[in-house]
Amino acid sequence: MNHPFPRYAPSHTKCLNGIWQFAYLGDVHDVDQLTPEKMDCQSIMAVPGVFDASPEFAGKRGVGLYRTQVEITPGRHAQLRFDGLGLWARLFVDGQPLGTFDLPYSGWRVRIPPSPSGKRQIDVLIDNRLHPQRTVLVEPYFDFYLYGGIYRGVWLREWEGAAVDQLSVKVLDYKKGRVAITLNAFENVPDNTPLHVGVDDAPLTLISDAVWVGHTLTYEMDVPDPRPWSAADPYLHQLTINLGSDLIMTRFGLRTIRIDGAKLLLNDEPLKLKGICRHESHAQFGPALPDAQIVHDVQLLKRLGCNFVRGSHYPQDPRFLDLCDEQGLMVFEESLGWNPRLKHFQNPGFVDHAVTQAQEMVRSSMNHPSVILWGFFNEGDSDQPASRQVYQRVIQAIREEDSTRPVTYATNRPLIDINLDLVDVISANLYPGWYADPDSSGVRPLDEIAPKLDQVFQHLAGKGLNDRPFILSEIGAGAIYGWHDPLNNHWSEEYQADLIEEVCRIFRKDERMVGLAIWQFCDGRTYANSRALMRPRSFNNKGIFDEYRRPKLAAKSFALG
Ligand code: ADA
Repeated sequence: MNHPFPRYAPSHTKCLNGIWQFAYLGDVHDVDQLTPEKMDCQSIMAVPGVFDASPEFAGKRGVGLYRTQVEITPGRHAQLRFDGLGLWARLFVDGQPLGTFDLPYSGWRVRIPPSPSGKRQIDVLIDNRLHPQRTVLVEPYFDFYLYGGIYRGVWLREWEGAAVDQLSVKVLDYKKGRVAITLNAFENVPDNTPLHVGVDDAPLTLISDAVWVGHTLTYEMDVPDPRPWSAADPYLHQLTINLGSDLIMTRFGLRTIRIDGAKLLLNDEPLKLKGICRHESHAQFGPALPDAQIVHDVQLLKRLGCNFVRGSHYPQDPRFLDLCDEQGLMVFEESLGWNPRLKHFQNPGFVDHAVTQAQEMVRSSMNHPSVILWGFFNEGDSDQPASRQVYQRVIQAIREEDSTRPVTYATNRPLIDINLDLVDVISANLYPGWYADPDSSGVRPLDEIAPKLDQVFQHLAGKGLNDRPFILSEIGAGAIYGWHDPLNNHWSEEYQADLIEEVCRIFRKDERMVGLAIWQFCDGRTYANSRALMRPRSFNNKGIFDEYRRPKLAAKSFALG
């Protein structure tokens, strides 16, 4: 597996993906009392991998113990980097608890204190039970299955002396190639520590005029031979930072994304975002996708003619974002919160976690030129007065981290939403032709689509909100793979194909929409309770591919122009 960016000196980095030891501990009463160091691990588990999608522990809810051994140079500092896991985790190294994690799908970086011993034992307890206090960001009513395990790659990095923990590049002038680089070191950097910076193949240059303020340094520079990034020409520059004996590399793209009235401009050119919503999901692997599957998905997205993906509904795998950077796919990335309700808005624990996850998402994806929009809270109860200050808080937190990208959230109630004035881009999830009033007989379901859009646009105009870009962030229909019907009725591949064709036809002509993200890329596992009565097979079947990426008829009628 390629190490996602940022990358470190290969001699100081280890990939910990592979086969780990595993024990399923079950529905333990008090996970906080568990001390796993001496426990037996008789099973095995792949990392990345989720235990509840594996044949041995399929569908189980409880605690799993993942274990591996690593070598760390004695006396050196080290950091473990998990690129995503869920739902709740606690890390132990040589029996010592080093941290607790409760932001499903986010990355997690944990410092490992130096030790005289070279061999270290890593134990990760993972709990996939939903608990009102311990897993505040997720709820049993989410329309996607909440798995337990290590979803993405795990890396170990070690260093001596000063080292850079995080590195961000902000584009100040995409044409001239002016950028501001911010470095965050783990600790205060001694005055005489040499700092070298290099872009692309140019030799590293000693920087003598930059000043550290605490752990942070910001430095402006001009990129030699600047070349802009766009979806059509996704050119990436590479930045190398050498601080003392530490080396860190990232990529960046020279581009701007901004709003001009109802237009969204990339490098000053109006955008038409043609896309689809994608869950990180596979029938066999749940959210822990192998590299081959991610590449496969990106190839399918390109073949569909997409230039846009909505990363529904959580911070994205950095491997996927690296590929989007390379392949010119623009991404709407969003933090968790699937239909947050009044009880969430009134729960300070939920709000704090939502803010923290949004901040983490921005910090971690900041350097990806493919990410053009920050989102949060899918289909929250944004008609509730109590929602407003929560939406304001998350938006402010995002903007404080990054003021260079527009902010949005997907609403499913644009006609009664009270927060739309807070965002730069309006995104609405609408399901005419699928979820409809059963008594609206006489109307052909597909004929509901155009009037529904008109109604929403008229409403937004009435509220003075038609002066900002609009994205149709979800629309779709369910189809069971292989189910054909001469009447083209609901659940057949034919009905879904007809609906997608109609939506694409409208989108190609309708100037009021700057973007479309069809719901959804592939079928994905969902409810394991009676809510599944709305979800045949316990899958959300609105994929234009099924859960193995076999195309339905809709994959052919998907034509965004
Ligand atoms: C919602 C939601 C999706 C999915 C979809 C559906 O709009 O945002 O996650 O649940 O509806 O299939 O009904």
